[in-house]
Amino acid sequence: MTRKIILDCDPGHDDAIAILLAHGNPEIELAAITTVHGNQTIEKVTRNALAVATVAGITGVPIAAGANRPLVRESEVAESIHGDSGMDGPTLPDPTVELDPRHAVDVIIDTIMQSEPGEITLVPTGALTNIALAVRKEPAIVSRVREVVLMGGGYHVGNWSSTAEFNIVIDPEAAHIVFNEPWKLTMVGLDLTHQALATPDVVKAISEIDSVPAKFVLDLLEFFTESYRKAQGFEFPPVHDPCAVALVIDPSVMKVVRVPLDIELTGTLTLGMTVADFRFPAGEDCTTHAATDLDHPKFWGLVVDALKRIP
Ligand code: PIR
Ligand code: CA
Repeated sequence: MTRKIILDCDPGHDDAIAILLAHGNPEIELAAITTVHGNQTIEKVTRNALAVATVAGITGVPIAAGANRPLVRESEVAESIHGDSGMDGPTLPDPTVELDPRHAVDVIIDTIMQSEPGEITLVPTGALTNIALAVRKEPAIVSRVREVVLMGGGYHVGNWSSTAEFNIVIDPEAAHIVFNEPWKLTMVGLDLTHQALATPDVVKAISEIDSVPAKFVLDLLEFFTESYRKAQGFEFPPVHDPCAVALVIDPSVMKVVRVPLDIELTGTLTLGMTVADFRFPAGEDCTTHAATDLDHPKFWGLVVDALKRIP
């Protein structure tokens, strides 16, 4: 059964790979790609989304630009990891696909409201600004989406502060809105994505695919490996965002537990922390979940398979 997703992203090296996984995998249908400020400015990440769509030959999928800054806080970008363009490394083609003139928030709402109940899965891989705005503008989307599977947060480690992950901490108020709505939400956080390392065997498997999109991914990974080495001391980079797409494709690719989650908005050391309450078995009424353990070979198998299918 194919699953329809809206990928709300801020490309971003790993966002780009998430787009390619969603496009290449036969069980996923991209209903829309929407962009949000984050890894770089909205102008840059939107341009990058169009460039990825051009490389992959994605046509007929609305691509729309969204929020240019967080709800409350000042803008922050992740230039130390993603570079000046937001997707440094590969040569970016001039986009041949066009931007949808609508705002991303309206594309999200229209797509969900014009689909059957339970048909659309939301997959945010950037700050949650667009999703929070969509919920406030059209609250009916909450009961209408199938589920939210997002990359962000983490219950035992941060990356932008000691306790907080980038996508959450750059717009914690938006994250607070999204995590507190009563939809099924799964946090594919750093606990999980730090297991999704692009190890040499992975790079080798991708290098054996003779296509422009595979070469594009290799160039992305080369830059991402270097910047993760320099900025965070990782030997191999964690490729976060495709993990959320992979969970939609195949739930057996990772272990997920039900656990109450909330977003810290007033901490000094813990602003933007995704606080998990592991004290008791979660009650039936708990709608939040956290991913814990990744099947590394299975995950990368999905990515490699998707790349092989994109000419
Ligand atoms: C990755 C990101 C931001 C900062 C760092 N250090 C690394 C981006 C990725 O695109 C991913 O969605 C998420 N934010 C991981 O924190
Ligand atoms: Ca991202």
